[in-house]
Amino acid sequence: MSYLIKNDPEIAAIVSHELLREEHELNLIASENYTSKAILEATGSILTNKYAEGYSGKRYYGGCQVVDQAELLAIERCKTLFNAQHVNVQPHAGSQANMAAYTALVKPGELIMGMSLATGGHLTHGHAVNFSGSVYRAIQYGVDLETGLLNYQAIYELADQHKPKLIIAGASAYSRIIDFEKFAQIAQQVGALLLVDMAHISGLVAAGVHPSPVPYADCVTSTTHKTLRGPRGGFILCKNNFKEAIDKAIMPGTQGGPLMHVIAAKAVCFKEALTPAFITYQQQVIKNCALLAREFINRGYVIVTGGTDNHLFIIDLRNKNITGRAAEVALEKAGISVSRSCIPGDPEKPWITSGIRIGSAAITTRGMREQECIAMVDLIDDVIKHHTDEIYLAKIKQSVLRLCDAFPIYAE
Ligand code: DSN
Repeated sequence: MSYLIKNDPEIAAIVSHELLREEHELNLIASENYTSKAILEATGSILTNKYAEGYSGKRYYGGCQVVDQAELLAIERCKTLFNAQHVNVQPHAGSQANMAAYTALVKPGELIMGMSLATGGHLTHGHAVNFSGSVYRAIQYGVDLETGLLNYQAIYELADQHKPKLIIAGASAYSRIIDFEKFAQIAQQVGALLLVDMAHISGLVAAGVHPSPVPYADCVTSTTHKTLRGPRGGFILCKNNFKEAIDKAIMPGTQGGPLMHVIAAKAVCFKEALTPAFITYQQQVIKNCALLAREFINRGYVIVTGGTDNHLFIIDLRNKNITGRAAEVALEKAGISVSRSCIPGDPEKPWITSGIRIGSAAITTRGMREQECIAMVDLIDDVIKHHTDEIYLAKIKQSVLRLCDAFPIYAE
C-alpha cells in the first residue's frame, strides 16, 4: 500500500483523481505537457530534503556534495542543449527567472519594454499589476491589429522614441517564428540589452525546429515544463559577462534554497531533450499544430495570423458568436481543456475574451497524430455549435474518453 494512501487518503484521492482527469481529458493547453516517469521519480525523490543555498562548491550548508553533482549535471546538459555560455538552473519558475534576470540587468525605476499581455506577451513583461510594471517603468509593444503579426519597424520606432534599458522578446500566445536577430538589431540600435523569454518555445528551440535566441540575446529565460516537457521550474541562460550578476540575482537576490529534487528532474529533462527521439517529438508537435489549424480553417474558423509555425495558435471566435470564456467552459464540460485568450484588439475584457488558445504539445506526447487531430477538431466544432446543450456535451465527453483511452499517458 502506498505511504500516501496510508498517511493521507484525502490527498492520495486527489492525486489519483487528477491522474484520471489527465488520462481521460484532451489537453490542448499550450503551456502544459506530460513529463516522463523518470522526471516524476526525480521530482518525488529524497533530494527534496536538502538545503543547498548557494552554488555547487560554495554552499551555505554542509552535506551538499551529493546534490552538487545533480546541479552540475543539470548545468552541463543545459549548456550543451542550448549552446549557452552560462546557465543557472535554480529559478523556481519562469516568473522568478524573469525577476532575477531583470534584477541583474536593470535598476529599479529604469525603463523596460516588453510585449503586452493583451496581444500575447506575459504578465512579467511589464504589466502594471506585476512587479515588472511597478518596480520598473514599462512600455509595451503589441502586434499589428490587422495581421496579428509582430511589426518590427513599429517596435523599433517605439524603442527609439523611449530608449528602454531592456527589451524583452518572447510570448505566451504568438503562433509565428520570432525573429530574434531583428530584436537584437533593434536593441543594439537604441542602446538596450535584449532578454528573450523562450518559455513557450524552449522545447522547439532545443530540437532545432525554431531558431534559437541564444546567439542574439544577452540573457534568455525559460520554464522547463512547457514544450521542453520537464518538471515545473525555470532556468536562465546568459553570456559570460552577465554570469556573476545573474547568479547573484537568483541567490541571494530573489531566492533562498534551491529545489534540489526539481533541479535533478531538470537534469533528466535536459538529457531527454538531447536525444533524437525528442527532435522527432518536436517535429510532430509542429506538424500536429499546423494540421489542427488547417482543419479549423476548413470548418470556417478564423485563426489569428492565419496559421501557425510553432506549437500553438489562437482562434478568433467572433464569427462563431461565442466568447472565449464560454467556449472554454463548454469544452471543459466535454472533457477538453483549452485556455481562453485575448485576440489582438479584443473588444471583450481579459476575463471573457474573444478567443481560445490551442496547443499541440501535450496531445503529441500521448502519441496522437493526423487522424486524432482531425477527430478532435470535429469534437471541438461540435461543442462550439452545441455549447448550451448539456446533454449533447455529455455525449461528446464519451467520444473524448474513447479517444483518450486509446492513447494512455502513463500506462506501461
Ligand atoms: N501561464 C503561462 C501560459 O499559459 O502561457 C505562461 O506563464
